[in-house]
Amino acid sequence: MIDLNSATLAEIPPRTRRFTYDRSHVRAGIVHLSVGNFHRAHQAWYIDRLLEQAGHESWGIVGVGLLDDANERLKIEAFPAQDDLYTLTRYAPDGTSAHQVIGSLVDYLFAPHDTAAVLELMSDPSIRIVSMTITEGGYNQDGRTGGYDLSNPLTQAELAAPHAPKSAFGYIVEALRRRRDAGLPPFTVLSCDNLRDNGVVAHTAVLGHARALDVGLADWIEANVTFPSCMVDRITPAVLKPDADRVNEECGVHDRLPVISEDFAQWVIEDRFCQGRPPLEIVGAQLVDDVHPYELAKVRMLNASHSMLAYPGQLAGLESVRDAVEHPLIHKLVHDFMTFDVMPILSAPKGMDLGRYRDTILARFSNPRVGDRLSRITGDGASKLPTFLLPTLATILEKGGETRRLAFCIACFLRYLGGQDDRGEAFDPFEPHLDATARALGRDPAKALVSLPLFADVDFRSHPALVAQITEDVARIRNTGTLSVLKSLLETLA
Ligand code: CS2
Repeated sequence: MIDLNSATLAEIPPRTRRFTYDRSHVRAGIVHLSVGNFHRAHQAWYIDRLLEQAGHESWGIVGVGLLDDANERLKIEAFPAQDDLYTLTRYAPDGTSAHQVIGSLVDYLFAPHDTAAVLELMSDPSIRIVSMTITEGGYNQDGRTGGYDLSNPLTQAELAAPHAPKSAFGYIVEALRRRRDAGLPPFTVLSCDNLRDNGVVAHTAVLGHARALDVGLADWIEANVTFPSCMVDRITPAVLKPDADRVNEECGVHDRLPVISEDFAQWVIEDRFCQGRPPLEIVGAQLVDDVHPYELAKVRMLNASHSMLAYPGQLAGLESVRDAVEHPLIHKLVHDFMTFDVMPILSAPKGMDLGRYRDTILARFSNPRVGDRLSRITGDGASKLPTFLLPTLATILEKGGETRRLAFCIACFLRYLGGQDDRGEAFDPFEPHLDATARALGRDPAKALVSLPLFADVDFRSHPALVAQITEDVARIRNTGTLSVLKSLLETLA
């Protein structure tokens, strides 16, 4: 099979669509921090579609890798070897697929090796947007106050040596300082993570970092930089070796880092860009004044349902999102969770039918070919639960309503922290923000619920009955298995 790069493009079989624009004319206008699969399936796909229309060549993307880990090491080799090209395979719910080569990523820099080059690029006025997908847990938020955590050792090191940044915020603040000092305009900071008010969270982080360094710079950023919020959506699974082999076969080209996604995509963006923006509305993105209701619906319906099915699913020994959502008990849990727990307290975006939105989500989870694994969804629950699930619980506690489905999911999460499923099989929960002591609290729910920062936004101390319910669920899951607890829960609620 031929290797993917600029020289072999013409040899790729026609079933894999190639971009038709002249890539040598595309220039960078966007720097994207952390080039994960989601970015490559979502934002880079939108920009690729835009480049297909003449006149937008100044909106190419340069990807920047921030973390020095095994995953990034693959990119350091693969991206240059492939001239930053990659294939995207999109699967529709009816099982059909579409393959294409994406050309919108025009360069890749690995920040730990190329700090100077990254800062130079970010300080160049041709870069008008710095976007990022650094995960929900990447914003260095203080679990208790929601503010920027200045006590984080990495942040402390960056503040002591601002010219040698390491994090997204260190880079952004240093690049903005250089631009201000050179009398240049700033750039828009665009968070593309699944956080409620992601623009506000990014603003808090950048300003928190800047203020600790230089109050004048912080004031300049406050006055000149915009931080639009946006809602991003496209299910993008992790691609393991067998998945990569399969899509490479389907595409007819050898890509070291192919991307897989569903065919559905949505991007709703607040129209506040301080240095202009690509006309993304012509390629299907929605530019709106207030992204809030869209974000809320996405995070509390789709992401929350993902968590709702993934913890019980993984404990029950299931592997994929499809396996879980097609299990009748789990299907009912998730369906009823959206219908009775979330939808009544959600203000839907204008014109959006939440019942239809729910049904589309369930159909997307059942996609027969995307192959999204439960372990991707359960991972980093400590960062996800506070955004996806716990605000719904807090609202129900305030307004009154049924809490048992949420209690069950929290019990499953606590049980999952122990790293053993119902069959006794061990797994390694990916929880980068929980140390061994915190994980061990999974066995002591009453203590975990009042002491782990991830639960801080729910007043468990004032709700002893709820704590007792979760404690009992954890014990019953351990003794009788997840699905038997779920079965009796659904019978009680019927
Ligand atoms: C998932 C998301 O990580 C998760 O838990 O819910 O990655 C989800 O697949 C995307 O937000 C879909 O847009």
